[in-house]
This record gives sequence, C-alpha cells and structure tokens, in this order.
Amino acid sequence: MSAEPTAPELEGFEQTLAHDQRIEPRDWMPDGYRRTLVRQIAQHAHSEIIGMQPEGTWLTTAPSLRRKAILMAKVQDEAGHGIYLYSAAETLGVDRSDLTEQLITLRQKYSSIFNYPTLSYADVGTIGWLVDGAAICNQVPLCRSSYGPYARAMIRICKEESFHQRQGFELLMTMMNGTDEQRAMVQESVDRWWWPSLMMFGPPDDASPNSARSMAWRIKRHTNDELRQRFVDMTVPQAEALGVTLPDPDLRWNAERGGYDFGEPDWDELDRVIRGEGPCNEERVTRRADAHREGGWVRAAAAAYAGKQATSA
Ligand code: FAQ
Repeated sequence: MSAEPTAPELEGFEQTLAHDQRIEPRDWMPDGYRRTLVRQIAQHAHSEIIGMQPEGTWLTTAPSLRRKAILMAKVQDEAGHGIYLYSAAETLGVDRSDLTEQLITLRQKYSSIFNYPTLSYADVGTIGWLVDGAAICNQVPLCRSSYGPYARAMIRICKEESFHQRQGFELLMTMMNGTDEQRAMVQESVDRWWWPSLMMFGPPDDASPNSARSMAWRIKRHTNDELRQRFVDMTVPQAEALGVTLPDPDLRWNAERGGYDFGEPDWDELDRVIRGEGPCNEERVTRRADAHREGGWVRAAAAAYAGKQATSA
C-alpha cells in the first residue's frame, strides 16, 4: 500500500491493466487509483441508497397490490446495490460508516437525478424506464472495470437494473394503453425526467476533469458523452414504441454518423444540482441523516450480537 512504488510494483500494476486483467484488493495500486475508486464507488453506493427515496414516496399509494409489491421489490433491490457497493469500497481500506458520515455531512456526492421530485405515479414508470435505463448504459461497461470487486458487484447490479428498466417500461405501456388522462400523466412525467436523465452521465467530456485518468486506469471504459449518445440512441425507438414524445426539438436521426443528434442539456442546472441547490437536495440528505440516526440502535444490536457469537465460538 506504499505511495512510493518499487519498479516491479508499478510494472506489475501497469501490466495487469495492459492485459485487461483485474486489480484485486491484495495487489499494489497507486494512491490516486485507490482514491479515484473510493470516490466513484462511494458516490455510486450513496446514489443507490438515496435513490430509494424518490420512488419510495409512492409505496403507500401505489394503485394496486401488484404494483405495490413490484415497487417494494425494486426499492429493496436498490438497498442491496448500495450494500454490494459499500462492500466493494471497503476492500479499498475505507469504512462504510465513514462513507455514510461523509455523505450526510455533504463531503461526498450522489447522483444529481435523485434531487428531483416524484410528482405523479407515472414517475415510478419513468424512473424505471429512463433512470434505470441510463444507469444500465453507464454500468454495463463498468462490469469490465479494472478493479475486481467493483466489476463483480456491477454484474449482479446490472442484471437487476435491467429488470427494473423493463418494469418501468411495462408500467408506462400499461398507462399509455389506458385513458387520455393516464397518457397525459406519462407525457408530463417524461417531459420532466428526460433532461435530468441525460445529465446523469456527467458533464460534457471537455468539462469532465476525471475522465481521462479514469479511462487510462480502465476504471471507466467510455467517456460521459459516448455513454450519453448510446443512451439517446437506445431510448428514442423505445419512446416511439410507447407513443411519447421526447422534449427536444433538436432530436433527429443523423444517417451520416448513424446516431441521433440531440440538444444541449442545461449544464448550469447540473452544476447547481451537484452543488446542493436542486429541488430536493436538502430533503434527501436530511431524510438520509434521520434514517441513519434512527437506525443507530439496530447497528448497536447487530454489533452486540456479532460480539456475543464471536466469544461463544
Ligand atoms: N451527479 O469528471 P467527472 C442509479 C461529479 S445509480 C452528481 O465526469 P467522473 C441506480 C463527479 O462525481 C446512479 N455528481 O466525474 C438507480 C465529479 O465530482 P468529484 C449513479 C456528478 O466520476 C436507479 C464531477 O462531477 N451511478 O441510478 C454527476 O469521471 C433508479 C466531475 O465529473 C454511478 O454513480 C452527476 N450526474 O464521471 C437507483 C455510476 N456527474 O467527485 C435508484 C458510476 C458528474 O470530482 C433508482 N459513476 N458528477 O468531486 C460514474 O460512472 C462516474 O462517476 C460519472 C461521473 C459518470 C457519474
């Protein structure tokens, strides 16, 4: 773990990357690589946990038992994703409780997307379709990330996210086949979530300070703009199948480059949301901090039980 590598250590690290093999927790790694991974994995874990809140709002008012059970399962899956990711981060020598402390004291970030409100039940479908859809686009390449525990966590997460995306699409399709009022709810919801979904991929490449280093280390496999383009290309035909319009007058097929041209997201808005000035930032972090405090007795009881087991073994 030394910051000053010996020549064979550095050579070993670089060879592993060059052969597209995985770096494992026991392997030597540069401090910068470790720090970048902790930053990204912690942010990702926090996003999964905070990401339970927007949809969680609809658990008590889902329109049927079936919809409620589906939503409950999805929200629980997000908790599981957070836990796999905190475990992956812990293999890098950090502690989950410290990471949580950094989140609730605003020293670590989480995805901008979860700072928008869920105003109608259609938002549950739109989050599944667009937000989980964007998450899949971003995360499938992370299954080949150079750090073993992160890449392995992503495999299971992606399988579940892909199921989430389908349930969102199915929910929206059901509503689109319903009444005029339901169709209007879906369209209104898609209009609100489209641009924030594009912002999930991060700032444009020329304003992304971490991308080049993370790509060289093979933590990230594609740039923010490449993944955003992939998402748009994947989503436009799905929007057509649903019968909704995407709120972008500049969206059109570009036959020459075999992809859709699209308008520029409002990058000032992304900056504001990341700075903590989005519509729900305060509410989300306060709720997370309250839940952490109120759950203190559960952690204490679990630790006492584990201690008892260890002494009686
Ligand atoms: N929101 O230099 P870059 C999900 C920050 S999980 C907030 O481009 P990087 C599942 C960035 O951290 C969604 N902050 O950074 C689900 C950096 O700040 P720092 C989460 C953002 O790391 C679905 C600064 O801006 N997914 O949705 C955002 O190379 C439904 C400069 O940016 C992941 O975390 C943003 N959108 O690329 C759950 C995937 N974008 O740290 C519930 C893994 C950028 O230097 C319901 N993460 N920033 O202070 C990644 O792929 C990358 O970290 C990026 C950003 C692409 C997010």
